[in-house]
Amino acid sequence: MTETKIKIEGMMCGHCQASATKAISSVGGVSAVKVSLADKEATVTYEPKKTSVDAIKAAIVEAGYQA
Ligand SMILES: [Cu+2]
Repeated sequence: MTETKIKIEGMMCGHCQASATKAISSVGGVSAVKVSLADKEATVTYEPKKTSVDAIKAAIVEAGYQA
């Protein structure tokens, strides 16, 4: 397992935070995610053999935010 921090721009409220959390956790291989609205940052634990930072960022962008 690898833990990484990913900057997220465009989150304005708790709903955005929840949407981003849901988008990241839906990526296969992600085992834990904590999104901080104040820090504009997601702390993601994932299995490097199953997914990548690029794939996680793509999911964030797909949800409507900038990663
Ligand atoms: Cu919002």
